[in-house]
Amino acid sequence: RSFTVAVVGATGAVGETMLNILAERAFPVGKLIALASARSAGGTVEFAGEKIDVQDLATFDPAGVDIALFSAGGSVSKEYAPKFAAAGAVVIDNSSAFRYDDDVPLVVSEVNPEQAQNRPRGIIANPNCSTMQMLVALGPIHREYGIERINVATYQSVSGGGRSALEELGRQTGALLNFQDPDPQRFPVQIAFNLIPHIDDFLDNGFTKEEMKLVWETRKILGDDSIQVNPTAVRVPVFYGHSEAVAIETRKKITPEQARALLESSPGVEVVDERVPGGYPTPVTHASGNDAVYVGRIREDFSHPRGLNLWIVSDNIRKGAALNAVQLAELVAKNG
Ligand code: A2P
Ligand code: 11C
Repeated sequence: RSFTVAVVGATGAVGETMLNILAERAFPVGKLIALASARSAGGTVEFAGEKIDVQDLATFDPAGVDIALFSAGGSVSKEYAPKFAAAGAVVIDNSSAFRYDDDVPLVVSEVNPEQAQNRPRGIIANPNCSTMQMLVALGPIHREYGIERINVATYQSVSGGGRSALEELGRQTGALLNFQDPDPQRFPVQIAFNLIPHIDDFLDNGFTKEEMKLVWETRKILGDDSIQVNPTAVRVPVFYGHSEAVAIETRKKITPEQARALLESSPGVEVVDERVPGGYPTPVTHASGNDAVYVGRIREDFSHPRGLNLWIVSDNIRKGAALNAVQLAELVAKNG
């Protein structure tokens, strides 16, 4: 059978990629509905070589939608996702609105796909990009060796902040090369030729919300509240692709050779780990525009008896958001 699929936020950086990936993977779309705000209603987006009219979410009737992919921000999801679910759609939500609700599954398609089938509210949450790529790589290690603790520093590209953030990096780079004022608007300080250790809001414990997503989501997806996670999240002047320097401590020792062998046979992972110049993944050389989670720099942490270091890179808009959402739609479709 084929499905009526709605993409909410179809004009955004993630929404546009959802449309591309639905077409690339030949998802059985009977009818595609593109939704956004009144600002872009009346315009068009492209799907499978055809122009689709963008409709205003606020006045759209969700009756008849089978699957809705939401990526228009948390407040839009909070208001409209329950309405789509009540009208009979399965909602796959890319925002943080429902991720921590007990009755909403949070699913990485390679790690806990079985949980997508138990969705009492008709909503499945898509994890945050930085958790997504980390767990595609760490999930298999946790299953066989038991992860006790994760130290992670992220290097997150600007596309995580959507179109306006991509534009700000471009504009500031041009301005600075022309000796003009960078004029920060979308980011709290200059992002071009800089780094910003601040993504999403600050919380009372001194961590940012982006950092705490790595703690909360890792525990929920791996189903283990005892896992300790110590995160620092940093925005870097890269357009596409998040990178992560990860140090894990396992219950059972895992050697770099064992980790390489395990990851080479794990779904969604590509190991790029030659100890020569360029023999490691980077956002530009490997991740951008591609589907895999790339892992390199695998080496023993000599400061801990059961410690292992890894460098994990992936396209945050693809596996980190749009691709996993479409993979979840595939799981839903497979089970009727
Ligand atoms: P619009 O083009 O009408 O602003 P990005 O993350 O790249 O900034 O994209 C955000 C997406 O979410 C866009 O498609 C945007 O549509 C959509 N969006 C933002 N606010 C709303 C809203 N209130 N109702 C529907 N769509 C929204
Ligand atoms: C970023 N991870 O890189 C964010 C974007 O919780 O869905 C996605 C925020 C979220 O800015």
